[in-house]
Amino acid sequence: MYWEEKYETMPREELEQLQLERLQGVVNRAYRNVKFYNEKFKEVGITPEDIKSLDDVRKLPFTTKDDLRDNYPYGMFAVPLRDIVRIHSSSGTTGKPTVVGYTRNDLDIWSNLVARIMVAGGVTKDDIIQISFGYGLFTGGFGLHYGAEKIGATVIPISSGNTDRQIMIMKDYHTTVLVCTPSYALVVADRIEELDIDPRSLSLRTGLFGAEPWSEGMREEIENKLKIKAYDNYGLSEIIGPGVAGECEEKNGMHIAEDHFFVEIIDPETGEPLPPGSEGELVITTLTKEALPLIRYRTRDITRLHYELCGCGRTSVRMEKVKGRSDDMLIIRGVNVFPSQIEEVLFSIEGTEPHYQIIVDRKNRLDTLTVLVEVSPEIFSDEMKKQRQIIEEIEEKLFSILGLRVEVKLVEPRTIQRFEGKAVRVIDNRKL
Ligand code: DLL
Repeated sequence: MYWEEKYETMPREELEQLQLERLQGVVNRAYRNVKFYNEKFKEVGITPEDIKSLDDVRKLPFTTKDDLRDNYPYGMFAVPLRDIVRIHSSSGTTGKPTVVGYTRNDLDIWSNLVARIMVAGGVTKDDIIQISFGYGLFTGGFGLHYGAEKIGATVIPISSGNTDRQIMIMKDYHTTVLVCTPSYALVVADRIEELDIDPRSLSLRTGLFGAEPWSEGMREEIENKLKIKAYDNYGLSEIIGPGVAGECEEKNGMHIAEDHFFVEIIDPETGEPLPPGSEGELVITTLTKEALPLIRYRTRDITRLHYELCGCGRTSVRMEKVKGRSDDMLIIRGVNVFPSQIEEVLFSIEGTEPHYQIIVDRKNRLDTLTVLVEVSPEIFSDEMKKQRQIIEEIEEKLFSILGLRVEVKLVEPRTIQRFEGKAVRVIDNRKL
């Protein structure tokens, strides 16, 4: 099932031709209407006429989150404010947030792209969709909302928080699809268990989860606990919000809406494009955005692209689950560590709960990595020997994967903070 079959299954040659036409268009608009790009292009000696093939994209300069911050709030907009009909923003951990704008046409494209990922995950107009992403400046709530309405499903715009109310509504309103972050899906799953509700007594059958990295182990856990199928979807406010990419029922990577986004993988250190199939940083050029066109935007997200045809018939490239961010990568005594690697190990261990926190410290000039892991009540009240065994098992596995000695501490069930939105997994106490 497709939402926009023509574009989702377009032969690659035709797709690339469409991309080139759109690329030329967006470069032109950025050059003429955005002072920042006009100056940047001149600096590197490029005019829109120099873009004759898709490969020529490499001649163009990158755009970063800092560029958006430096032009806060509206400096990167390519249309006058009177043509902007919606504003969203993304809260950064440091500095000013980035502000993004949409024209009416942008909003229309956005809801169609979200509709695509919903349909790809098997969602239909007969579904009752509970949207537990925050509604507000964050793009999650409104983004998924309008996509769900577009396909004609029944939308419950409950927003985030108040887990017991979420579960009551899920039960009483016969919710069939849950939309939130994967970490919040686990919070809901745990609470359902605590309340002694049989998940099979609910109508829930599918979950569309995104906005933060999650592992295959976490998918399994959510699917088993909630008795649903869980699909990953990816997006970022700067590019449009959710709807950039999403999994189909084959669950082998997220299909990128390449008719609207041109993607590259680069080496995050050197900025050089890497050959197909390499792991690196995802760089995205928006091909159709009117309000905020972005040229070669550095997402900082680390992934890999797969160009082989997918069993579902879509011809677009698929991106692997995001491994982490090039700026979230921890460097511990010179070793690169992604929180997702630690998560994978924890999910493979019997008796641990899917809640953990990574604490980085510096003691006597040496970095230390401590992982706090919740264990099941049985294990926690079990004899020390059993606990010791689990600790050793995790430490050994982490050592074999990271090549680094990590200290593991088991903590009581329900002692690690829960999050309604994106989970904060890492606490870095080093004053670098
Ligand atoms: O998180 C947009 C979104 C909302 C996507 C709802 C999916 C669902 P931002 O708040 O701007 O936008 O954060 C974007 O979140 O660069 C990634 O690092 C991370 N991210 C988003 N989706 C995924 C995912 C929204 N499926 C940043 N897997 C991105 C891993 C994700 N990381």
